[in-house]
This record gives sequence, structure tokens and C-alpha cells, in this order.
Amino acid sequence: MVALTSWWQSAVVYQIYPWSFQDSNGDGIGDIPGIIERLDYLNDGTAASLGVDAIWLSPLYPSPMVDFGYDVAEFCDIDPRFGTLGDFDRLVQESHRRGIRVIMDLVLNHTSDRHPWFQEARSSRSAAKRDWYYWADGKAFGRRPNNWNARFGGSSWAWDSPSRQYYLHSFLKEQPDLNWHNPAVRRAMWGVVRFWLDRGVDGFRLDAINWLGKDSRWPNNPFRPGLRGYTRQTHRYDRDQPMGHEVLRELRTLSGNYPEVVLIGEASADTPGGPVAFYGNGTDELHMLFDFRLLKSPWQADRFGQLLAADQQRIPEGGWPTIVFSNHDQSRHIDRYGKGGHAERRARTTAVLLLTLRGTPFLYYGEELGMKNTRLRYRDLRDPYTKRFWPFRIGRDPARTPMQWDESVHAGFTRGTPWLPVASNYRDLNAAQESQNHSSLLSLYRRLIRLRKVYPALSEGAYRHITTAPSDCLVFLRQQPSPSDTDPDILVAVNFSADARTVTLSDFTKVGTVQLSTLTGAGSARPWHPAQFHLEPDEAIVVALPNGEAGR
Ligand code: TEU
Ligand code: CA
Repeated sequence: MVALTSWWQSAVVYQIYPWSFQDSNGDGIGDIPGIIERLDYLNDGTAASLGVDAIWLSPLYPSPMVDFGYDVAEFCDIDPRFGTLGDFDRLVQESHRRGIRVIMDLVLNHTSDRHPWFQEARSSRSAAKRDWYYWADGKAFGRRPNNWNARFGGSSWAWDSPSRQYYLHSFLKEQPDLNWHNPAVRRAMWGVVRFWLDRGVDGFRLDAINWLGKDSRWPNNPFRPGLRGYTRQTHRYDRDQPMGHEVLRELRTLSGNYPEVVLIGEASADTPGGPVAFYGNGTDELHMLFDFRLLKSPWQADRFGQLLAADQQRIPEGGWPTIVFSNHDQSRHIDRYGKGGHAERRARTTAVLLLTLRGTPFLYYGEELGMKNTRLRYRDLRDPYTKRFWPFRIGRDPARTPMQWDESVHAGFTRGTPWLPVASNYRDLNAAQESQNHSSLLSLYRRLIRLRKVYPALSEGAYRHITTAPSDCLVFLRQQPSPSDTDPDILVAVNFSADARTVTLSDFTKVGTVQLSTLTGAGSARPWHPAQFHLEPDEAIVVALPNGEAGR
């Protein structure tokens, strides 16, 4: 086991959805000055703050906001709703001053249809940038070029009547796909990357990378029976092309000039080979990939155990895992994992998993408070995807409501009218209150983040699954990297069931100490015996054990 070499391997990353974090000017929309006001909450250098090491900002670029910023109209600027480039520079400065790195979102697959590139491209068939996007003629009798379906519903082809051709969009029709076969597109985009790196950003979260590149002979996707909409076809030709890897290798080479920079990819769970394919050989594509399989897993010890065991092996040497349970595209995990059980207790247990598993944890704003999916009326919805499938799918807006800071009007998020309603539970569930309460979820996150800093085993240690009876408990060991040190190994035991359990670990003999239990949020000085121990319903414990225990 080699010691960690990069800041992001031991970092805890916090995702900010700029629309919903903090409004500073009363227009009801979060903004950069608002984020700056709240940086101390994230890390003020003391144990009174959360203690995160990096923020990932969902897109801040100028945008018509049809997809809330994932439709970029200009890559080298800041949307006026959020502030100015000057505000952004101040954010980077103020973050760095607190030891917080800044990760930008970067959307490579598409732009907004309002982007000047697309405006030019659609101006005529012979436009200079025509082939920066994908165009195709219709088939006879007004039929589309092929059967490809867009991720957000309907066909991937939109008719452009002035130029009498179709253009391709894998998401909304307001998000035309860029043609990555075109070297000019690559040059332009790598210019964008340099622009932000030269401004001091510490990395990128790369959006929807498995969509880069298309089979531009436009073959039909094979039909897949029994399912509806997007999943009714195998996306063989409109995604997951070898081209994507080529593009990411170029990006990795470019980022090599900025040795501290981190590249984190978001790919669909069902991309061939899984998202791990985008680590390349471990050193030539991305540093980290989101893996949503745990996020999508039911709340079952054996499912988690299997996925974890498989994952750790599949990442090539040089690549590094991520742990993520919530984000701006998913329903919040407190409701997802909490379904059919004790949601609050499971949320505490999930916090333990997030911060003790091997890999860089990503936490989504409000997760640390236990913010829930907010019930919204149709007329309150803003996201076209959420509206389209409402009420059959929960969609994304319920997980994007304003951060709940305190019990004042609109939870302290805005003095105006919030762009999405503030959840009605904010008077009882907010950061101010939880800060004062030692047994709150927020206090638990703070303590777990501190434990990660104290015990190298939690950031650097190898992961070892420990087989147990009963099978509805998950037990694993994080092994301290150099056995000659006095730093302990960390054992984590999680009871996924709603009943108390007694766990027996036969090959553990030495006595440890419980550093934290989700029941109290605190540890205990009493000696703890691994051979046989007790877990309360939905309880997770973090235990320090003398290293070298249980035969390496
Ligand atoms: O999401 C890509 C993605 O895989 C989505 O299809 C996701 O499954 C969807 O949001 C359903 O929950 C990224 C961004 O994270 C998302 O917010 C954007 O809307 C999308 O790309 C297009 O840029
Ligand atoms: Ca604002």
C-alpha cells in the first residue's frame, strides 16, 4: 500500500447547487456572494464547522437555465444571476484561504441552443460552425433520421426549419450535442479548460461523459422489449463510443500541466464496463468516477457488501474510488434508503458509510442536515424533466429546494421569494439548530469528518470486508497503511436491520475503543471486545483497533 499522493484522495467534497445555497440580493436565487457568506459553515478551520476540503459547484455559466445551468450559453463567464467573474475570483480566493478547493462543473457533451456556436451553426447549412454540432437530413415522408431517444424523453432529433435539417440532442432539445469528431470543438473546449485552470480552479466534475461521440452513420438503436421511453432501446450508437475515451485522454494530458488538478467524471451506471472504464489504464483518463451503484442499491447489507467487494478490485491501479449517496439528479437518500424503515436512523448510518468507506466522499448540500425531498405542487416545479414525468417519477426538483439555514423567514436562504419553495419543516430542521445540538445529524457529520482527519486508516487504509453472521450486518476493516505505526485500524460495523443484533468476529481478539456510535453521535472510553458485540437497531459503530489485528 502506497501513501496517498494527492489532496483529493483524502478530501471530503461538498456539492453546492448554486440556485439553492444562499441568496445575497433578494432575487430568490442563490448566488456567489451568498456562497462566500457561508464558507465558514463549510470550513472555518475549527471543529465548529463542517470541515470539508473542497466544494463542487454545479454550473455557474451564463445560461437560459432550461436545464438549470447544464445548458451552457457561454463557457468563459458567470451567469449574472450568480454574480460576476470578479465574484468568482473572490470565491476562489476566499475558499483557498480556508483550505477549501474549488471544483467546477464542466459540460462537454452539449451546449445551450443559445450558445453563439450553435446560433452560428444553425444560421445556414454552410455556416462556419455547422459541423460543430450533429446535423442530418430526415428520411422520406418526414421521418426522423433514426430512432434515437433522448434521455429526458422523446426523440433525440429536433427539426430546424430554416435550414431544413435535424440536429441531435441527447438531453433536452435546448441542449444540442457537440460534435467531438471535430478538432475545432476540441480546441475550443480545451481553451475553456485552460481559462478556468488559469483562474485557479482545482478541478472539474465532468458531466455525462459517456455521451461524447456518436456513430454518425446514424444507425438505429436496437429495440429493447418490455420497457418504456429512453430504456426501450439499447443505446449502442448514440453513447459509449470509443471516441469518449480518446477525448478524456486528451483532457488528461492537458491537465498534466496543472499537477494538482483533479478530473471527476459522471457516467451512466449502465455504460459498458461500468464507469470504471473511464479510469482508462489508471493514469491516462480520469482520476475519479462517480459510481451510482451503491446509490441505487436497496438498503441491504449483503447488496452493499457485494458491490463494495467487487468495486475495490475493478478500479485500475492509479485510479481512486468515490463514495456518493445523493446529488442534484436523485431523490435524497434519507427518503430513498429510509423507505420502509426508520429514515432518520438510517441517515445517520449512511453518514458513517459515506465517511468511512474507501474513496473520496461527496456530500450533497443539506444531506448533513437530513433535508428531505420536498413535496411540491405541479405549479411549483421548475425542472422540465421533473415536470414531464410528474407525478409518476419523483424527479429532481424535490431534492433541489433551498438550503435550510435557520428558522427565520425562508429558512435564512433569501429575503425575497425563493425560486423553489423552502421545505415546510425548516423551523425544526435547520443548520442553526443542529449546530447547537450535539446529537444532531450535522454534529455527527462534523465528528465523522474529523475522525477521517485523525485516523489515516480512514482515508488511506485498504478496505477489507469481514464476513459475519448475521448477514444483515455489514462489517469492514480499514487497515492502517503502515503496520509499524501506532495508528489504529478502523473497524466499522453497520446494522442494516430494524432489530438489535449480536455480531461475532471469531478471528479478532484485541480490545478496541468505540470512537463513534450513531445512537449517541459520540464514542465511549470503555473497552470494546470484537469477539462478540451488540448493535442496536439501525446502529453503526466506528471502532479503533490496534493495527495488525486479524491477520493481514
Ligand atoms: O446528468 C446526466 C445523467 O445521466 C442524467 O440523465 C440523469 O440520469 C438524470 O438527471 C435523471 O436523474 C447530467 C447532470 O447531472 C444533469 O443535471 C443534467 O441535466 C444532464 O447531465 C444534462 O446535462
Ligand atoms: Ca441572488
